[in-house]
Amino acid sequence: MSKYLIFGATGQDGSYLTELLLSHQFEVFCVKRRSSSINTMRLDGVMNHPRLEILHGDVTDTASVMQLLNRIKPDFVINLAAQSHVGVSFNEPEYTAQVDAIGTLRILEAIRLFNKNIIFYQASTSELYGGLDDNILDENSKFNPRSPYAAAKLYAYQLTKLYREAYELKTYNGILFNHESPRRGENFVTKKITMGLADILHGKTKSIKLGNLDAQRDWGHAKDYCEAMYKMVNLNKPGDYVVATGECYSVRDFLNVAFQEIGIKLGFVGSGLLERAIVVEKSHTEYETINIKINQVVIEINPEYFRPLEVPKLQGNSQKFRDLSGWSPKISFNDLVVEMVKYDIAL
Ligand code: NAP
Ligand code: G4F
Repeated sequence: MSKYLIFGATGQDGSYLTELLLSHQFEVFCVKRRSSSINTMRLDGVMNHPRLEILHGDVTDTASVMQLLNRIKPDFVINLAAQSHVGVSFNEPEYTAQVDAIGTLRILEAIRLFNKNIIFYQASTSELYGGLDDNILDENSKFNPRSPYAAAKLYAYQLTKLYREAYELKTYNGILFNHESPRRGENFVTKKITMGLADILHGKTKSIKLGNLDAQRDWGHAKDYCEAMYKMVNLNKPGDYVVATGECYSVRDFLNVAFQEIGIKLGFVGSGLLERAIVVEKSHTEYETINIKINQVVIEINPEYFRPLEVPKLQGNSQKFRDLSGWSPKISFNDLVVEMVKYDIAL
């Protein structure tokens, strides 16, 4: 029975991947970092599974990484551990580099020293591209990192490739475009919108404060992307692979679909920092919108959420991976938004 060791198992992707691997009968070793509060909520559904073990560890600590590999003797090592927020990386650049860049180096070195047959997955990202033009991005597109996060991830990407070429390690870079779910971290734009919408519906707040509404992303569902990770590390063809839906929507599009689900039509008025979205129409749905009034301002712009450099547009082409693996996303953009809205309202 193959053993999977997952760094970053308590995050959005880690939790879906753990569930998927357990359903395939593997042994799964989830690394959780020490925290003063509970950080395993996303794993609640599988916590007592007989083939799951939760272990303490931290990718900023070489000894911790070495001990984990030595003790578990895994067949697969999946590195999802990261300070994964692009905006935060401008305020915590050194910490981001320690986790996202040097953390990956620590794992690769441990694999090189302990067992070169281990299959390694690195969580690479579409942020590497910078998204300054309209090009649809694939494995041959040029990298242009525009944040400390992207720069750290580029280092990790290059090392993952380098250890494959220099030491013949079986390494994979999954260059994944944005993927979301009800388990998405609360400070990413999609989750901020669906949680904010639920608060507005329940009368807890009047509006959501956001940054750049023009940003465009190729948004997929984290469940589909974890299926892609699993297929990738079982390809028997180490390499660098883009995973994307191929479709692109703006933050404004996300807002429109989310509010439409509760029967609210938005109108965008003003421009720049003074832009806002107001309620222009209400129609009947299963949701009671008594707390929401016509002309109410529900979206406001707050400069705090702009970044020193923006990544305007990311749209991917994952044909190479699709042809090799047979993977394609099953959940549409609309279904993703609706699932997140319903989840946060129910919560
Ligand atoms: P996430 O929810 O932020 O999860 C990150 C995980 O890393 C959490 O389990 C976190 O632990 C853990 N972690 C942070 N610092 C650590 C450290 N020093 N040692 C060990 N673990 C540490 O991110 P995600 O959305 O699931 O994404 C997974 C990976 O894919 C990340 O590397 C991210 O950069 C990358 N990625 C994500 C996307 C996306 O759209 N979601 C796209 C491309 C690439 P805590 O729970 O304790 O915080
Ligand atoms: O949801 P976001 O913070 O995700 P971002 O920056 O695209 O990064 C995510 O996807 C990457 C893959 O491309 C991952 F590597 C990374 O780990 C992370 O998972 O922001 C999306 C867009 C940005 O352009 C941002 O400027 O939404 C814009 N935005 C507008 N208002 C906002 C907000 N972003 C956040 N977080 N909060 C806002 O209020």
